[in-house]
Amino acid sequence: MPESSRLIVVTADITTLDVDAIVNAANSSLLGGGGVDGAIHRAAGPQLLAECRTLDGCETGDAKITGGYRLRARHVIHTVGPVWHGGDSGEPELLASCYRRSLELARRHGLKCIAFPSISTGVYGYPKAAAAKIAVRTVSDFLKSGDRPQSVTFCCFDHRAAELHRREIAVLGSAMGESQ
Ligand code: AR6
Repeated sequence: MPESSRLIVVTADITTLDVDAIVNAANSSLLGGGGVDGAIHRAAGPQLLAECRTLDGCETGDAKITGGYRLRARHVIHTVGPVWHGGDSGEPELLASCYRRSLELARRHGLKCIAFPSISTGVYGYPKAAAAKIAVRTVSDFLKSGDRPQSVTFCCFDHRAAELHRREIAVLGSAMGESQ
């Protein structure tokens, strides 16, 4: 199966998704915040924060896994995206690392379906088109190395972000078609 057919784009609130894991765009304390982080903690309930307190935080570009508690998702994978400082401070590598480390955790736990928000593109200010390109390419590259996870959902909060991800997937799909 070509990797691009394992990629799904939806416009939704990520807390509503019925998947094995949703990814949280957290901060290094892992103790909650605004944006998607706040929404996930509100929907999961206080037990999520209690488990996060035991994790001793998380480095930028790394990821840690917890239960999903009151969410429909069975797990939450917390990752810490880079703050955008103009692009010359390692932001692209750190953003790619967030996707890779999250996928490694999902694979290690045998998870079949996982959903990402658009990491770093809110409060952390990463330009949305550049972030979508890194997200799609990094996930697609990772999926080539194994059959878990089977599918990866890019859960966008608005139609414009969804369109950016669909466009990147189309670019990848046509590049693969040309090389066959
Ligand atoms: N479902 C899906 N996507 C969402 C949702 C949701 N419920 N809510 C927001 N988004 P942000 P960051 C989108 O700011 O930039 C927090 O305070 C949003 O439109 O949540 O990585 C953390 O604690 C945007 O495209 O995360 C950190 O301190 C994307 O999610 C900091 O913000 C990410 O926006 C992390 O900043």
